[in-house]
Amino acid sequence: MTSPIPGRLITFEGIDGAGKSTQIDRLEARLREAGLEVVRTREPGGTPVSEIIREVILNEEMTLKTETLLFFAARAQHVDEVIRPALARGAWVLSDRFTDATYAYQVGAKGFSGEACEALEAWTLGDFKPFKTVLFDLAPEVAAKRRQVRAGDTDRFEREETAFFERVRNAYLDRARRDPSRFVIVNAEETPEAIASVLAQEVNQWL
Ligand code: Z5A
Repeated sequence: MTSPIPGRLITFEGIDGAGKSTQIDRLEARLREAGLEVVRTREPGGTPVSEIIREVILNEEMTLKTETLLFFAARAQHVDEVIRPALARGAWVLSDRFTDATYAYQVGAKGFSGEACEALEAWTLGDFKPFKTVLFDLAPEVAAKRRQVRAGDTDRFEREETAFFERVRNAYLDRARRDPSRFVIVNAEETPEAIASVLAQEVNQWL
């Protein structure tokens, strides 16, 4: 049975350790309470093939061109296999990162050509865009402290310096300024409860 409310893609962005996963957990529960089918997913990843590509991207050294192509390869599979079918049945899809991450990391922080990225986006996705994008904004120093608390191995992205994450942050903020109706910027230095409350108000409007 299809839902009377149309399917929506909501994406979550920000530097590493900004608190996305924490808030996606809460939002997922809130949407399920509202009776919606929720598909929770992530990039890179979200399908068996895209998860294999994720392992390669996060752990192997490669050129920036290869890295960017692999992000789009994983995304193409993810959109066709998971996201579009879910939206077609009326599900709400919560994706931890999407195309804005490629603009922030590969273009903004690493220097990949913005025009080439736009061409790849147009070729793989056409004009497909998220309904809303929640940007978790916080200082890289604060995010680094949070990551230190978390145990476990780091991947090659997490080992970047503060200046790298400052460039990522600025690239995200620049994209948000250019597309204010899609982006919701939250101050990720607030407490988890305060952020959840801001997001709950937003969600009430989306519903
Ligand atoms: N990447 C890319 O370069 N290009 C692309 O196109 C795409 C991705 C799609 C994937 O990382 C990497 O790929 C990513 C960008 C790159 N790398 N970097 N750097 P990932 O998926 O492995 O990791 P992530 O997306 O960055 O998620 P994360 O590290 O798990 O962070 P998070 O989900 O934003 O944070 P969290 O786990 O919810 O919280 C972090 C800690 O802070 C945790 O201990 C919480 O309990 C705590 N926390 C959470 N909220 C708060 C608040 N409000 N106050 C205090 N403490 C808090």
